Amino acid sequence: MKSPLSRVITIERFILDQQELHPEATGDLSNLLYDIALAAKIINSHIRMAGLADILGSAGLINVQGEVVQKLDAFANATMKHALLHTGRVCLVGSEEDEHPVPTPPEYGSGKYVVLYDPLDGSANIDVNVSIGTIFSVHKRLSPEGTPGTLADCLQNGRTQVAAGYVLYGSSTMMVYSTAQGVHGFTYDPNIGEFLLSHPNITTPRVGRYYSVNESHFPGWAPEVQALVKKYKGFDGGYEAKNSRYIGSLVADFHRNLIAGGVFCYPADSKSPRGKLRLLYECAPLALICEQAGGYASDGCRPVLDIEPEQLHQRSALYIGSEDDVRLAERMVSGLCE
Ligand code: FDP
Repeated sequence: MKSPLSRVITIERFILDQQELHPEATGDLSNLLYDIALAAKIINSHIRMAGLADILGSAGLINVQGEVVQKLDAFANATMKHALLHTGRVCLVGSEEDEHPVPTPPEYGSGKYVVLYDPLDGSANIDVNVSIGTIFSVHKRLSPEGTPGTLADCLQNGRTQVAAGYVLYGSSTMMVYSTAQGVHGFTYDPNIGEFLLSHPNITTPRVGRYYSVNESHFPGWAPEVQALVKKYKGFDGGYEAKNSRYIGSLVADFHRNLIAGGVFCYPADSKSPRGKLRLLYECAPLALICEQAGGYASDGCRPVLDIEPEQLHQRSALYIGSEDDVRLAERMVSGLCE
């Protein structure tokens, strides 16, 4: 009789199998992905306790984006840093919660990768038991190995990402990642403490069922954006009406649309003229996942993956998901491009 284990593929085994397709690989990237999976397990266990333990609420700090940092954000940020900076595999990390890149302490050696991450995305949802996520992006450094990492190592175009992914802390916990060899999803089994392959080779429908946007910003949008959202609702005919779904946690909204088909929009508006979401921690990693799954991501003017970043905490407009729906957005709002 076959053991049930013969059908179970852990994230470790899957990463290793993918590494074997690259005889030149040193194993550093594989180990770095395990490091992130480990951090995700630790963050997950704290999130699952959050309703029980008295760790919710504001830590009283304001992050570089001017938002209140809650305790779980701070915990997730510290966990990611510890998991990544003490291994010799990265030279520095950039976090949405830290103003500047954080270098590896000299005693751990300056490795060849840079990791940029949003430790806990959707933080407004933490206190109300709604899905949140961690997003990460991995680049090879540009500066010579063995020297300290630089800001330029972080400011790389999205197409040069060697890996990107997210962890969704939802009704179950999932890690989804791509090393530009398709998109693969793993569901966490808390009984054995492992991420197990549950969604191999994710592909997203070409036309989506859903549109996801915060419509309370409608008055602050340009007329072109207002017309686009009306089109998604099917108001002006010639386009099948979509269902509206908006959680307000980017990872959760993105994940649902990736699997079921849909478009997520966070346009520029009068309050956030460059958009709200962060290019390096949110838009670029999800754009890589989306393109690898057959979808598309744009800032309304160009593919997100082609944007040359100028600042660590740069913001961008975002239209992401099913390709036909994002192309429609580009056609309708490109008149706003400089
Ligand atoms: P949050 O501010 O709660 O951290 O990037 C931040 C983000 O959430 C995304 O996860 C989410 O999609 C978006 O902002 C929600 O913004 P609105 O409240 O303006 O809709």
